[in-house]
Amino acid sequence: MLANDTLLRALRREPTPHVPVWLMRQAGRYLPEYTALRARAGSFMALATDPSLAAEVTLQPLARFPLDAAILFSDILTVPDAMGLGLSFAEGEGPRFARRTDDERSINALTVPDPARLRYVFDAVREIKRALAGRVPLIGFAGSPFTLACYMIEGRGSADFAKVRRMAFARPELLERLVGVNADAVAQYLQEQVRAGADALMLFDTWGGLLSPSAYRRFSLAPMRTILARMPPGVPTIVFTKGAAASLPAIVDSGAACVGLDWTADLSAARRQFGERVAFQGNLDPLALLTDAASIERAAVELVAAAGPAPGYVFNVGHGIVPATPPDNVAALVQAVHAASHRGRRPTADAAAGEAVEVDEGG
Ligand code: 1CP
Repeated sequence: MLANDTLLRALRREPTPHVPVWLMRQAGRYLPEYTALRARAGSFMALATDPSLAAEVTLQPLARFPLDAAILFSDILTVPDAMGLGLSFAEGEGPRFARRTDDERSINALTVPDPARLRYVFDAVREIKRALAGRVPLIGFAGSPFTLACYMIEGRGSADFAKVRRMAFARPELLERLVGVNADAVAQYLQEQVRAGADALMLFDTWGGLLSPSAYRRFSLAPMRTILARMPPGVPTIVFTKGAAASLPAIVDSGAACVGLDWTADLSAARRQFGERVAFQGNLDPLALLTDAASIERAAVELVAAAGPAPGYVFNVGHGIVPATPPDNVAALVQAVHAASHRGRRPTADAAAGEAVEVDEGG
């Protein structure tokens, strides 16, 4: 069905002719054509709520780079917006909610949104699938229940999300109720994305790493497991918690097919320890893309070698591409990953890489 299904194969830990690569925030502000279209649309939400504009933005990076996947252009905060919180993005600022859910009354009033309120997202998925015409798979996504709760409680972004972390101690049952409603909302939202044509799904848990390991299991991992258990079989899932390498054994057991790692995690060790149970995705420091082609190539070769030749690896950055990234550097990265992984798949090189991994293990 798909001309290039390397991503789906890698997520299922099947062999692939090269390491598939896609990049978190591959569509966005580092691309001048994105900035131009956003200016024409007037705001981020105007782009995201217009299915044909959302499709155009989704395809922008694919027109430039031979990426192995597309990711729906949208945002994680569409779900709390549909719950009635009133989302806006001021130019040059982060997201804002008109209403917060930070007390008993507001949290008890929350309900799973009517899917009709998110129809623009499912229409965008259908439009993107038509435009992709089977070239590469489309990744649908949502925020984790806990990461959504962070923005819902604070009403905006924060350096430390102090209110949320206090609530985890002072009102644990209230925070649990909030992430529980979010889990139901996200599960329904992702099921609808699959119905509209999404080929794989990713949960973005940007802030789960702010929690202690036990609080992480209760308030972030548990509701993600609830969601993952409800996903249709056959649609591979990726779970990404930034800053939670300490909880890796628990994340491996989440029910996701693939675990995304940020750049502070040890990809090689993760693959050795858990590579037979899940696929891994990551984990280049996105700031490597603010250097030069030679440094980027070196970093890509090193990471592909660290992942080793076994199936089940997806190349990505360890967090989103930053707006100052020169697009030519992204081109250099994608090319370097494909070239390095072709080299790594020649039988002799495979054997050498296999030995190198064993040597590492002893050390
Ligand atoms: O044009 C603009 O000013 C908006 C910038 C922007 C973009 C391009 C925002 C606002 N969201 C997005 C798109 C987006 N967001 C995608 C699209 C697909 C892709 O190309 O990857 C995805 C997957 C997201 C997910 C998202 N939004 C996350 C999780 C991933 C991550 O980067 O950690 C989070 C935390 C958000 C919230 C959000 N939306 C936008 C901003 C600037 C933020 C971060 C706010 C903060 O600083 O806390």
